[in-house]
Amino acid sequence: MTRLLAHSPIDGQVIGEFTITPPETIPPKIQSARLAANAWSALPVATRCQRLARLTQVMQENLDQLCELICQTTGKVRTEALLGEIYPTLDLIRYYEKNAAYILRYQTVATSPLTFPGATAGIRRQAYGVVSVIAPWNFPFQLAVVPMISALFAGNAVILKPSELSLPIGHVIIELFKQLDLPDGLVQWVIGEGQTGEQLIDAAPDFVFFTGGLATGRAVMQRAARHPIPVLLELGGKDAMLVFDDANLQRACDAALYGAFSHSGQICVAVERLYVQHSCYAHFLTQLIEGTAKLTLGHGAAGDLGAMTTERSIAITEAHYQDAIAKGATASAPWQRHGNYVTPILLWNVSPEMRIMREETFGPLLAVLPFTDAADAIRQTNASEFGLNASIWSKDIAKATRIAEQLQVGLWVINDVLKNAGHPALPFGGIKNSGFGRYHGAEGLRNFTYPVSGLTNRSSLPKEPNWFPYSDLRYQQFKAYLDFVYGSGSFYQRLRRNWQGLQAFRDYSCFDLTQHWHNLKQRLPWRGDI
Ligand code: TXE
Repeated sequence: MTRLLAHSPIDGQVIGEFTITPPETIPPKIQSARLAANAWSALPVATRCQRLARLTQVMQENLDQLCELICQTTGKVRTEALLGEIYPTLDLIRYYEKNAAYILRYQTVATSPLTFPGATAGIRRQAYGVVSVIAPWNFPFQLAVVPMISALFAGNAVILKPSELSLPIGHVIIELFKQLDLPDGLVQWVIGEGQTGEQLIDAAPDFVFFTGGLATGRAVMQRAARHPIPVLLELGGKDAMLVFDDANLQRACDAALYGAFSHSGQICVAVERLYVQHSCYAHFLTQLIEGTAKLTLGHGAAGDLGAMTTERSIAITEAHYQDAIAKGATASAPWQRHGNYVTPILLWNVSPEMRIMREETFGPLLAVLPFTDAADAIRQTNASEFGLNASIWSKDIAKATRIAEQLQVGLWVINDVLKNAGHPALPFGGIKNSGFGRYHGAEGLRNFTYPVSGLTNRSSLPKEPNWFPYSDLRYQQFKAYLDFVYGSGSFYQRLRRNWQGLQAFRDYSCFDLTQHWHNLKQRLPWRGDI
């Protein structure tokens, strides 16, 4: 099969037809990308920022068309296309436009004149070269453009592999980047299914950024290991929300509905497990049932929940529902599907052996359970193979913070949901089966580079004392030196007992003025390089 059709989850209409990238054309893409990356990474960071920042204007100029295409391709409603896909992408571009130069600056490091007399040292961030971004279908714009633009700010070239279920979005992303002043070959894409993803990895890019499911994440990592190539894995979640009885319960209820059912739950940081303190559990469950019943299904501007994106996700969601009911759970409503629109459902009287408690559902189901105290809430939350986001609700911020810091997650939020995942300065990513590695923030940008450590010796010595020839005398002298530097006792005591041995290093001047002048220069503000 060389052609792929794109269908809209809303009504099944064909919205595009694409030719699968021939595998033999992928290695030349890597080569042209690597050439482009060489030129691109040689530019000052400020120049890269200026050119990439223009993407925000290009996105703004095409906002309605972009949102409409995202809705058609994913089934999500327009407000979620705007706030979940466009907004966080604009915010991250703006953040890196302002901060990338500082984050990627050259950093001098303190260098001991005792251990490295006459030397200075520092760290330079080097772009990997060609970054392949393998993206999912649930946020096909944001979860493609954000890692792409991060890699580009860091000085790399990118090759995007969008999900086979999001090809129209992959196409429009490439068209947007064409409107920027970038070297030919710097931004490319490949079209296809999982096999094309494998072929892209086999062509040996320099870094693989993957967002998707755990099973595929493992497959990506195994394939990259053949080279080996560094991989960053953004996988699924089974995120918990903890509601204490001293929380603003109405606010927490509205947040739970949004956190669980936004984009019909097809979000890696969606609330999938809701733990409510015993003392307010019955009241809160009643509020949740009333709130869930008011949610509407629809498309465009109307409706809270759009169509689910994939038949597979609907099937998994229904299987989790049936499994829970079969094992004794109670549901707020029967399973109802209208085309790809699925009614949101609460489930309680749930137990740990149910699939809904162990596996990522990625659909509009929310399991609701009680807890007794903070220790119980922490224990239940951490009893998951996933560790991505968590939300804690209490008016006592100090208590909520103490609890948050005991959760086995990559990120947490107090008295809010989801939004923390979009904070451009906060590194985003998970632990356990939610993956590893971070993007967003300073750490996230640096992750698209590797550090190059440099040390320059300006000593005027003819040779270094640790070089050949060795002798027992030299061994004893170095022992004296180590006792002087690391031994016990006062400076004076260490100097006295090692004075004889230290004479060997007398011309190993620890106060080499050339080094001090260079160190001083490193710290003065007029340094031109970054
Ligand atoms: O498939 P895949 P999906 C979770 C969610 C969902 C599950 C599956 O639970 O049900 O993952 O996701 C490409 N080598 N999340 O259906 O396989 C594939 O073409 C290289 C959480 O998206 O994960 C697509 O481009 N690439 C997640 C991408 O991998 C391969 C968001 C993801 O597809 C490949 C989405 C291979 N062997 C799903 N096989 C999140 N963190 O938000 C497939 N691909």
